Amino acid sequence: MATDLLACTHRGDFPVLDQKVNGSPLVYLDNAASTQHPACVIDEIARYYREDHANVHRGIHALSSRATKLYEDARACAARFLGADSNDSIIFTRGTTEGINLVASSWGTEHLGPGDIILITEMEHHANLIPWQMAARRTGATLQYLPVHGDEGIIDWSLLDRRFKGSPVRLLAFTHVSNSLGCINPVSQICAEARRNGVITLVDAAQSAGHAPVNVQELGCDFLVFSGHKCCGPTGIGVLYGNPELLADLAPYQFGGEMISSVTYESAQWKSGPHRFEAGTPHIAGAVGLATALDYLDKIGRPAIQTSDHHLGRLAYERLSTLPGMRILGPKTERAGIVSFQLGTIHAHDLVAYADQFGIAMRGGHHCNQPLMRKLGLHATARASFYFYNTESEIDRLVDVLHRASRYFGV
Ligand code: C6P
Repeated sequence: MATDLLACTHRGDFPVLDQKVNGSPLVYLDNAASTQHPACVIDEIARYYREDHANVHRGIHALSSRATKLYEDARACAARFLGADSNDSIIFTRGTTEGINLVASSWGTEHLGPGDIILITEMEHHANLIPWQMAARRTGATLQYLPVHGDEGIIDWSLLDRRFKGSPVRLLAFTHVSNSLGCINPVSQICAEARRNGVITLVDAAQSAGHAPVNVQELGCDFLVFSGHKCCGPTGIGVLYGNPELLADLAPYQFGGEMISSVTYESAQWKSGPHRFEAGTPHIAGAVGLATALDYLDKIGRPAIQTSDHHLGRLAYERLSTLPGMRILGPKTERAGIVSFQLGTIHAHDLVAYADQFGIAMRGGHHCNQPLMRKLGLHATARASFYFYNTESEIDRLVDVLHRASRYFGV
């Protein structure tokens, strides 16, 4: 089975997985919140601090040159990872959230005004919703939502053309993979439709970049964002890809050191390229660790990781749906390795705390999708999310513990 084949080969790369929690072997099923780190990433960050650390782009001494080279090599690595034509299209951020805030702030302020429409979907994470609410408030633009239908989380993308025609939609921001529903949106088809209608696109790839091939040329998007910690990299580092033409005349949204070419007491001029969006000392070790993580994933192969994820997601859906009182969100088949569910009347927090007693790590809550949860008549769900180091037998353990929980809580 492709799934366990990857886990057999690579699970041993992740030291944190080899431990007991509450007396049972750890079953880590909280990968949509944050994935774990292979030893090569941990070692490379430690090596960087031991041997090469200094501030970047400032010093002329050897350590600063080495740190600068590593930081800029990491940018080239991220560009390769996303299939970007130029390293200058890659801006390092703190993560997905900061990347979207940057676009909403810089692009939004310059390009949006009263009468314009920002279009997003009802399944967006708060990170791809609140920045647009704020941009609308600042600029006088209107924020509109593409509706999500039913527990399966279907969006009728075929209506997009009609939605665009004759209406002043300026930007469409949407997630590639929903962190609550586990559905996969057809990004290249959506971006092609948007481009035909002169609409700028932003793709939230937080749940996809480390899980499937993501190539910005093939997707045809204008902006794309992801977080390092959701793809085996460190927290506090992420990537914003921007179409070079759009980035060229975008103003920075933070100001200070690193991003200027010249300053007087009266005014300042910005550097060109991505550096003008990276004010202050960047997360150098984060970028170094991220590059190691991205290379590691591409050595395994993202198509193989995608196959494994989809297999585990489908299998979990099938097995969980045999439990009495089970309600699962998202599509039955074409799904990523994210399975959110409500078991009887058990509150998600209680269920997740119960599973933790058996060493199973899941997430319970609204997953930063409050409006979607409300629409579906839910406060919260429990969520199991998989990565290539998970196994089928871990799904068996999850199902076994959920059966026990049903008995314990009287479902
Ligand atoms: N979701 C989860 O589902 P940051 O925190 O900036 O690294 O990522 C934000 C974010 C944006 N978009 C999507 C689709 C996401 O899933 C997330 C993060 C986590 O558990 C935390 S709520």
